[in-house]
Amino acid sequence: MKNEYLKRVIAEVEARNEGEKEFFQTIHEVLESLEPVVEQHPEYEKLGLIERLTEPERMIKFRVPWTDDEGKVHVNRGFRVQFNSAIGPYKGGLRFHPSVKEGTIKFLGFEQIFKNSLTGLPIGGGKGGSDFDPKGKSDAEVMRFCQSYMTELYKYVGQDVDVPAGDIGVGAREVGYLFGQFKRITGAYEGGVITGKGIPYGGSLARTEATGFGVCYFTDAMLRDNGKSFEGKTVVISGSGNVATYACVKATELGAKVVALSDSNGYIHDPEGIDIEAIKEIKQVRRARIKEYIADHPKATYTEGCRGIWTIPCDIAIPCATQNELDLDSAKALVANGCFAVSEGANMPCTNEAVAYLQASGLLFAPAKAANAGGVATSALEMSQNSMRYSWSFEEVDAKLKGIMENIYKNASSAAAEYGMAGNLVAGANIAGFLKVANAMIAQGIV
Ligand code: NDP
Ligand code: 2IT
Repeated sequence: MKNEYLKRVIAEVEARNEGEKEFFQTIHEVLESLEPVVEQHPEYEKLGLIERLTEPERMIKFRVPWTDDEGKVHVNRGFRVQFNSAIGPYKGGLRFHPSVKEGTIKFLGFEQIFKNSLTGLPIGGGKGGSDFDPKGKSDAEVMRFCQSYMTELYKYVGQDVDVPAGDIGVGAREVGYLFGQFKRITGAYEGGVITGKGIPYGGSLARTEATGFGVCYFTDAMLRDNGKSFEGKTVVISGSGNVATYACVKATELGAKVVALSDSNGYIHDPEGIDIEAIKEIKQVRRARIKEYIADHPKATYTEGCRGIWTIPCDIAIPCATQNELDLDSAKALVANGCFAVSEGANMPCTNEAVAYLQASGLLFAPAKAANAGGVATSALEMSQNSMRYSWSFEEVDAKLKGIMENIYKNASSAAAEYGMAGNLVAGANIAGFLKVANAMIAQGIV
């Protein structure tokens, strides 16, 4: 990178946010790709635009005490970053996972600004979560945790202020408990305060499927633009949660054979094609481990450890578990085995080195901010339906989602071409997402 202004901002971000590696990773990725835009707009420096963009508007941290079934008290940490509200209320999920730290939430919140902008819908960037681990907890323990978390968070959220949703470890069960507590404390039925709600109380049809379906709609648009398709292709997907499950369903519907899935312990390889109903039963109903799949599927194998999944030969790889799960070695294995496309379903699943290698090797690469935007886009559609006090059919929401994903592909791909980087969807998505936010920030003055 040559731009002195961007180099200075990166150095300042690193000095100010000591040790937050994941946050630096996304800052580097985004700011490097914005260089051609910043070069054309020297006025950004006087406006402090990039300094303002990289500093959250607000970072909320709080104690979350809760009591387990034996009566013992535990203390977790709660976070909510309200990163940027230039184009709409803060919007983004909540992650409950023991690895969550302030820097994790900041990396996710920063990415969310650009992703939300790409959807074309009026949503700003936010993210939250806790280092609480829902694994192995009873429903009653999860409920008490969620109630304690919301007892603090309710002060900062609202349908026109900040709208949380799910992410890792936060699904329909947790959203239900969070919403119930918000309603109880405020005494008002404010449906649009959180998305991913159950269908009987204001949820949107197709929100559950939206991120996974959206990744496949985006990938399909990218493949078709390059004279390819899912038809007859072998696909490897990591994870077995919300995003992975519905990416598997849609890729299969589009004619591909998905041969592998994983969880945080290991991966399954089923050369016959994954039986997704069995996965839903194991992971969603029983909340058990993916290893159990092999008991009823004699052709399938289970391997301990998750990274080995990228050594399975495939045409298309879709990482849908977590950040930095696909590193340079994994990227080399994919290329060596003839993989031609990688689409990010998770947030920042590929390391920056892996992305550089995949792009240099000529693979089609769909970055997370664009490819997984279908979840938050459908959350915004849920907010619209809540405001209208009305609901659309599954087919209506799904059709809107597909249109949004195709538009994101077109916008990212034309922004890349316009700035002399045709085919580079990482740069295209960052630039297209950034321009809308930057113009809104400039129009609103120094705030
Ligand atoms: P879930 O909690 O439903 O599933 C997460 C999956 O990833 C599980 O299979 C989990 O394994 C695995 N996993 C989690 N952490 C790790 C880890 N540290 N190492 C290896 N595997 C891990 O979450 P989602 O499916 O909702 O989210 C997956 C990814 O997609 C995340 O990056 C999230 O930010 C992103 N995303 C989610 C959206 C949504 O709408 N839900 C929207 C856009 C992006 P195990 O079962 O063992 O815990
Ligand atoms: O990373 C993401 O975009 C999400 N977890 C979904 C956020 C949302 O508000 O639906």
